[in-house]
Amino acid sequence: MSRVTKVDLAAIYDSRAHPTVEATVTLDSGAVARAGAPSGASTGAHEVRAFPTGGVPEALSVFASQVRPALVGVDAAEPGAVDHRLHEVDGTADFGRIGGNTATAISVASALALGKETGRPLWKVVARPGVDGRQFPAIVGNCMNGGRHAIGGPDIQEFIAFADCHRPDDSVRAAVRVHSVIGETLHARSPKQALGRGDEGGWVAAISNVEALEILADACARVRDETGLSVHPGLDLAASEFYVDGRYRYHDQTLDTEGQIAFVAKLVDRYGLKYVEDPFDQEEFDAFAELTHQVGNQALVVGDDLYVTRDERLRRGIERRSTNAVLIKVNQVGTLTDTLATVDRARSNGLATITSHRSGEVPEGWLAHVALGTGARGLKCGVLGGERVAKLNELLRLGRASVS
Ligand code: 2PG
Ligand code: MG
Repeated sequence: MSRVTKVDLAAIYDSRAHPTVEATVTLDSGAVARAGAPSGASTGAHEVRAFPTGGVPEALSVFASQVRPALVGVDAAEPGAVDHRLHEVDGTADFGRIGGNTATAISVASALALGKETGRPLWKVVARPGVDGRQFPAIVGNCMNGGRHAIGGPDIQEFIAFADCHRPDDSVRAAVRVHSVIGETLHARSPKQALGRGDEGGWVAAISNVEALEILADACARVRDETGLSVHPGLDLAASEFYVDGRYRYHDQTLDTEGQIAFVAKLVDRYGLKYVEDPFDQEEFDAFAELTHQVGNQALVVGDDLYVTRDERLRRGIERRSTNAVLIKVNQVGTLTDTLATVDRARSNGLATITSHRSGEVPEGWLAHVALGTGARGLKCGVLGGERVAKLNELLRLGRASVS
């Protein structure tokens, strides 16, 4: 039987040393699994709330008094049952009472426990119709950090290696190599200057957006020449973070929406970008649509803060043809069931999905399973740092399992 007999929630720290929670779920078969929840810094305005107003301490006390008693006895094998109960206990539209991170940790731990009980890896538990586990995601690897993830770097949040190979070992190798070539380049450029790393393990240097892009594009070209692998530059602009009073305010320029569309389209052309995430503010559905119209055949135009993994926001984006891809983060919406509903809507409307980490992560690998099981076009999980490498290594294991 798959009934929940025990659930625990405990305080742990994420990779930024901020407090978060991990859940341990036991089923009456004896299967036990544990999962931790990550946290963002450049959070979208429409995400669920990671914690109640009192933070982790309040999350733990609400869990003990309300969540735990409601979960014991729920059948984890019944699709959505645990997640449905979490919504019932919470009773708000944004997990404001129990906290989205509590929901995420419990939802993922329950699915992992069910997998253990039934002898299935997590990717099979979440597998969408038609996914056979043989199509691996590209690696979306953050190589240079700026914005909210770095002090003293460029305004653009992430300079990305989009490594798009058939086999995970090739994609991971290409992304890792781009990261290290960039490190060598930055060091050679200013040998006496300190070189830092940001929240997601990408390099941080006091350079402009355009300088960073040039270094990224050169590094990708060099790695393509060296290895013959398909690796191309990409960006997460996280533009809501520097959109103030209707203008995109960079350190060296201020653009209105038309100007921002033209600027980003020019970057796509000039640098051969294959991946552009959140190039506009989270309410600019029509600006996204215009950019997708202009460059959507060359690059993935990805909505993160735009959709926050919420089905109702994705529906608006589909109606307006805002993007050709959607970022998927479990804790933006709180549960695996909600996440999979958004994935299904994207897939049935021909949008690519990119399964993503948060900037504050836990050193666990379950995200790689979510990517594989949902047929994701990309796994965005960074390149460097134990909490990022845990996901890359899990994808490598899944790659090996698929050929053995
Ligand atoms: C993003 C994420 C992850 P955060 O904007 O895509 O890279 O950042 O977790 O801070 O929202
Ligand atoms: Mg983003």
